[in-house]
Amino acid sequence: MLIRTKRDWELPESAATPESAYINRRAMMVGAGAIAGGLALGGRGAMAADAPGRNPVYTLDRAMTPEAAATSYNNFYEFGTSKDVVSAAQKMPLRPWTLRIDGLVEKPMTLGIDDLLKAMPVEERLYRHRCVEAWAMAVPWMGFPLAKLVAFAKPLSSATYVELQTFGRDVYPAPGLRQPFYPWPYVEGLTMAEATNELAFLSTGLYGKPLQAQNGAPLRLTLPWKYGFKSVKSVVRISFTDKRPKTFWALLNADEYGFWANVNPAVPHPRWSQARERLLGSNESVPTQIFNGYGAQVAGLYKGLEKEALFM
Ligand SMILES: Nc1nc2c(c(=O)[nH]1)N[C@H]1C(S)=C(S)[C@@H](COP(=O)(O)O)O[C@H]1N2
Ligand SMILES: [Mo]
Repeated sequence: MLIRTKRDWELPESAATPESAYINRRAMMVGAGAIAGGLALGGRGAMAADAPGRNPVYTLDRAMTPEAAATSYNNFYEFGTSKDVVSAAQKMPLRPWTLRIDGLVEKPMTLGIDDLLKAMPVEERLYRHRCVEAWAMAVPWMGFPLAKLVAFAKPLSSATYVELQTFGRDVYPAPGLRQPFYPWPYVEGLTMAEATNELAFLSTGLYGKPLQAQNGAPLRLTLPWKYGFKSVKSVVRISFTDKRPKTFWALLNADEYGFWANVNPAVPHPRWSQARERLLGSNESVPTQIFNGYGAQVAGLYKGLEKEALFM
């Protein structure tokens, strides 16, 4: 028996589609051990974070998106503005890959991605993803909480924001980076409170496999309660700062794509409604939920800020 708080996006295991059956079986075994451990500690929220297995806390209210859809219909403007970026993205070398951690930290550092991954506890989470363009998917990410990286980075108490940056032309001259209209490099950011929320995640894999380039390999942010453009791909730099980051899409059009970008069905994009979303794979249309259904975890971050943080 699970002794934990039922989260508002959860539905029965039967909602999962057949292609997830293999992962589910593995996750249930890992989950059973983790739940026993959680009970022994008398705690809620059984965690499987020590083993490379699924964290049973994060379940879905809908079928998992077919892998073929989630890995072939992508937004990655560095490789062009079409949804078909697979062949262009696959040309990018994923190793060596260096990550810079700097800004308001005890000690700035540059480290190889594999050295970082060795230090991080990898787990799998089922998350929903809602693009501002009104399509959505539900996929199993592998990775680790952003909070773990924040602890590893040892930010100074003066740091109030985290800024994450995608590679620029110096790292890899992706074709889209030649397009001068865009404010490259792609930068995203969040407050320290958001970055250390339990849902904020850094992904390294998808469907039990290493992340593919088109999905943001080797390291991409995953923020399931915000519009997808906040989930910056192929990260090369993480900086701690006391100034709100000037984010890529907000530089282009802050009214349509602001800093907060919390999913809100009640606030339409100037050119389309956000009330519903189209599920990749099935094309089924379903209602969109406030904070993409993750309000129980994140609504508290925006107390007193609702006017701003729920608008865009
Ligand atoms: N560097 C970079 N990160 C990015 C984007 C991008 O164009 N460049 N697109 C964003 C948008 S709009 C979405 S919806 C998601 C898409 O992630 P996916 O292709 O893995 O579904 O990536 C986000 N991260
Ligand atoms: Mo998006």
